[in-house]
Amino acid sequence: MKRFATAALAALAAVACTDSGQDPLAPSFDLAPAGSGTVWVTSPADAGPGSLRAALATADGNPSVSRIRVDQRVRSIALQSPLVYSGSQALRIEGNNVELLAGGVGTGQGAFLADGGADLYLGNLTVRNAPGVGITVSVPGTRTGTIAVTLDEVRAVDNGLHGVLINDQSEYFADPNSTADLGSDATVEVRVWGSRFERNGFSALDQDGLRVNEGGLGDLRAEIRNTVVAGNGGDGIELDERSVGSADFSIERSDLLANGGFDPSDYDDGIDVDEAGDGHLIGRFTQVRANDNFEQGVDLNENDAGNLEVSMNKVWGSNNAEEGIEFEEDDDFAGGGDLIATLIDVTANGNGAADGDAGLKLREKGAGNLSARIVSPKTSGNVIGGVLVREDSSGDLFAEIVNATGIDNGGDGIEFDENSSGNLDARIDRAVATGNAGAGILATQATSGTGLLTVRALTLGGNVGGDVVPDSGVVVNGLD
Ligand SMILES: [Ca+2]
Ligand SMILES: [Ca+2]
Ligand SMILES: [Ca+2]
Repeated sequence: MKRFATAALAALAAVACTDSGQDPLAPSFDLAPAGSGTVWVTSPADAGPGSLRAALATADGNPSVSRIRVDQRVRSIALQSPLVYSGSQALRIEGNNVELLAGGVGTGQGAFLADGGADLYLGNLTVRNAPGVGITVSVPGTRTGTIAVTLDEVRAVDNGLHGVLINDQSEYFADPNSTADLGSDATVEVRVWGSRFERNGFSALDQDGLRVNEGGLGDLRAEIRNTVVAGNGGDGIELDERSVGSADFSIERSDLLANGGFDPSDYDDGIDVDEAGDGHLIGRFTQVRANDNFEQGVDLNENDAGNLEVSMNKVWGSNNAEEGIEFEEDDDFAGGGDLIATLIDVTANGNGAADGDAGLKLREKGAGNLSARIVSPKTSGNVIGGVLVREDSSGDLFAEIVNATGIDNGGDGIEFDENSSGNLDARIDRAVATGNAGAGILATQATSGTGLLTVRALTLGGNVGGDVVPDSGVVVNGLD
C-alpha cells in the first residue's frame, strides 16, 4: 500500500506547478488539460512545494487558478495550522479521497477556511479531528449575488465544533448567541451530495454536523442528497435564515440519526430549520430518516411574515426523544402566513420519551391558515400523541388525512385542535386508531367558528379516552 511512499513522495514534494502539460510525473498521473488553471497537490507535507497549503497560496495570488487537484498518491495531510483560501475567484478542490488530519492545529482552530467570498466546490475529501470547525466558509459582508458552495463526497468527522459551517451572519463569530440579523446582501446556496458529517460538535454548545447561517438580504437555499448526518453533538443539520429572504431547501435519500446528545440541558435535533424576518420556509423531504435524535427528528420553525410550506414523501421520524416531526408557523414571532403541508407515507413511531406533544405535529400559531393533506401517516407507540394538527389565533384549519395508522400512543391517536377563532374542517378517510391512552380521534373547536369532522372507514377500539371524541363545538359526519 505504501510502496511509493518515501521516495516517490520526496520526489513529488519537489513538484508544485500550475499544470502546463509538461509535468515531469506524466504519464503516470491523470493530469488536467493544459491551460485549465489547475494546480496539483503532490506532497503530503503540511507546507512547502507541492503541498495543499502552497496550492491554496498560489490560488490566492493568481485569479486564473480555478482548480486544485490532489494527486491520488497523497493519502493524508497532517495539518499544523488551518488551511486558508482567501481568493475571490471560484475554486474547485478535488481531493481524490485525501484525508486532512487536523488534530495538530492550534486549540480551537479549524482545518479549512474560505473567507474570500468565492464560489467553492469541495470534492472527495475528509476533514478529521479539528479542535474547532472542520470546514468554514465565511461570507464577506460585501458579497452580493449568490455564493454557491458544493460539498461532493465530503466527510467531516470528529471535529470539536461544527463539522461544516457556512456563515453569512456577521455577528456570529464574535457572539454565536447574537440574535442580530445582519449579513451580506448575498444569497447562500449550498449543495451537499454523497457526504457524511459524523460525531462533530462535542467541544462546545450548539455545534452541528452542518450549519448554514444566512443573514442580511438574500435567501438560504440548500439541496442535500445521499448524505448521512449522524451522532453530532448539536443538530445534525441546522439552517438558520434571518432578515429578508426565505429558507428554501430539499433533502433526499439522506439519514439524520442520533444527533443532539451533547448537552443534556438543551438537546438538539436531526434537522432544525429556523426562518425569521420576511420570507418563507419551504422544505421538501424525500426518503429521509430522522431517527433516534435527542430532541426532535425534524424541527421546522417559521417566524414573522411568510408561510411554512413543506412536502414529504417517504419520511421517518422515529424514536426521537421529543416529536418525531414538528412544524411550527410563527413559532416565536407572529407575522402572519400559512402553514401548508403535503405529507405522503410519513412514519413517526416511538417518539416522546422525554417530552413533546405528538409523533407528527403541525401547529400554526399566529394569524393565518393551516392546510394539510396527510396520506398514509403511521404513528404508533409514541409516548405522546400520534398526530396533532393545531391552529391557534385567527385562521382556519383544514386537514385531510387518508389511510392513517395510530396505535398504542400515550396521547390521542389523531387530534385536531382549532384553538381560537376560525373554522375547523377535518376529514379522515380510512384510519386504524386503537389502543391509545387518549382518544382514538379527538376534534376540538375552542371558541368561535364552525367545527366539522368527517370520517369514513375507521377501525377503532381500546382507546382510553374514547374512540371518536368531538368537543362541544364540533359536528361529526359520516361516522360508520
Ligand atoms: Ca445574505
Ligand atoms: Ca427571512
Ligand atoms: Ca409566518
